[in-house]
Amino acid sequence: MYKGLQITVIIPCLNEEQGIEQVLIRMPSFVDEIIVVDNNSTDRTADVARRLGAKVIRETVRGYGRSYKKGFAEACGDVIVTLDGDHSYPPDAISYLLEAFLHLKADFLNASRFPVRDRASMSLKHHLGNLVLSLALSVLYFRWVRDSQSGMWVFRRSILEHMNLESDSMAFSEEIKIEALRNPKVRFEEISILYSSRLGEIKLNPWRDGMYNLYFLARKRFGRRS
Ligand SMILES: Nc1nc2c(ncn2[C@@H]2O[C@H](COP(=O)(O)OP(=O)(O)O)[C@@H](O)[C@H]2O)c(=O)[nH]1
Ligand SMILES: [Mg+2]
Repeated sequence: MYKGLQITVIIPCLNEEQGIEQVLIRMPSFVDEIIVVDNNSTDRTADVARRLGAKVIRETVRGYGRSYKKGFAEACGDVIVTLDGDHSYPPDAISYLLEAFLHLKADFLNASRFPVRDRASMSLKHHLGNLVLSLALSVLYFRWVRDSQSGMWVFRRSILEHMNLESDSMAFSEEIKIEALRNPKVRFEEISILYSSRLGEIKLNPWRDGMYNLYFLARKRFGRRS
């Protein structure tokens, strides 16, 4: 419970036994519910997460977006906080983000990884890819978003009702931001956090996911709205 609000943290995981341990060890005690959405990991992710107090949900169909949707359906908190299971986003920043969320009266707060302080945490290729994708989103939606690909968000669970979340893939990260910022009733804000090197192996395929995310942005902007 944080200032009268029930807090649910959701973490999608695909073979993150190393990272999830560090993330859960650092989880603040005011978090009411921790949901780890496991996509048939072949390592000890689920065991480690359960041992450290998380509720583990299994999603059999692969996909980052797919896993989040499953996690959202299980969440009970007033506010949902998300992050990766690779220990690249700081669990210690959750209280700072919640403070900003309340202070800014936000409904959706995006934690931007920029400016990157730890050079080792993001390659030049990833940096450029992120910049292109964020610029594309900003131009298409007339709203400056510094980090369209961030995986750390804080939002009121109630806004999910008004969202049309279709992506099952990595494009889910930009889609949820688009759904938030194009709803006039949702106050979208963004602040910086410290991002660091992930533990374990990266699941993102930079070229495939990067190009697909760009295509997804254009399709979502100009395609038929369902
Ligand atoms: N459940 C689930 N989690 C996934 C899947 N793909 C990636 N993840 C998790 O989503 C997070 C983001 O993936 P990551 O490889 O760190 O990508 P990056 O942060 O964009 O470089 C990590 O916690 C991954 O374990 C998936 O198909 N299913
Ligand atoms: Mg990551």
